[in-house]
Amino acid sequence: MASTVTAPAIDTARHPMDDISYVAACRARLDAHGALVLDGFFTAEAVERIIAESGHREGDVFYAASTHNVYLTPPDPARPDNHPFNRQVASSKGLIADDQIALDAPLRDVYDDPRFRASLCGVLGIDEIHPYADRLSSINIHFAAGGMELGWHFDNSSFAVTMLLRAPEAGGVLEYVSDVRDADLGEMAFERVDAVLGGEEEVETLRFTPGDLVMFRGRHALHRVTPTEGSVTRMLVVFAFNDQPDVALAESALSTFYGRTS
Ligand SMILES: O=C(O)CCC(=O)C(=O)O
Ligand SMILES: [Fe+2]
Repeated sequence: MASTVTAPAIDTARHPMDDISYVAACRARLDAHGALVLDGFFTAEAVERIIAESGHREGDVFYAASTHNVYLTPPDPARPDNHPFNRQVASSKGLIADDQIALDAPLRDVYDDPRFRASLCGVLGIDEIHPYADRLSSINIHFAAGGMELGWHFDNSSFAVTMLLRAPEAGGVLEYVSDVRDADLGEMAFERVDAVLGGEEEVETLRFTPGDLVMFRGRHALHRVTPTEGSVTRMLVVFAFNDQPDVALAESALSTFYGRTS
């Protein structure tokens, strides 16, 4: 029987994710900074394989431009427009949803790889990791052509796992302010949100290049992606997981993100 042997996607010599002390050190870095970048986590060959499969698919991308508040919720008409709950920022991006990614795509091999999932559990300090129960959310590829950006926001999910596939010539940089709030305590952090939107707070830049694994606590950190500059489209993979089974995005969220619900 013919079989295709593909080289492992993860550089385990550089990132020994089965070494308990290495994983503990990663977890400590994530906890201390709210973000963790593992340089060269994916091999250059794996990144090339993924780009070869998805890089030409800009024609399949769903593009949406919108304005939203930093909490990604509808505005509150009882509050003034300039209240931090209602202040609007602009986002424009394109994406390919999970059901547009082939069953045998190299990206899915990574997503499904039990060792990859075990590494994430170790670094995040969770016991279980599950894909989304809907057909669109688990693996997404974001495309940001020139001028497209992601406005300041807090994520809904407790953690984000991403890998940049292609960096633009300039711009397309992740800026953040860590620990703006404890979302689990219901904190809204209105004063700090106002300060960041008003350009009155120092922001940090998270530097990463194609193949790096990026983990980020985006529910607590206010963050944005600056506009792509130049003619090279920024491409980034989002690996979305949950720490519980059977979690699906609500239909309204599916419509907003993907322009469809199935
Ligand atoms: O593109 C990135 O680097 C981050 C994306 C992000 O913040 C999001 O999808 O919520
Ligand atoms: Fe985000």
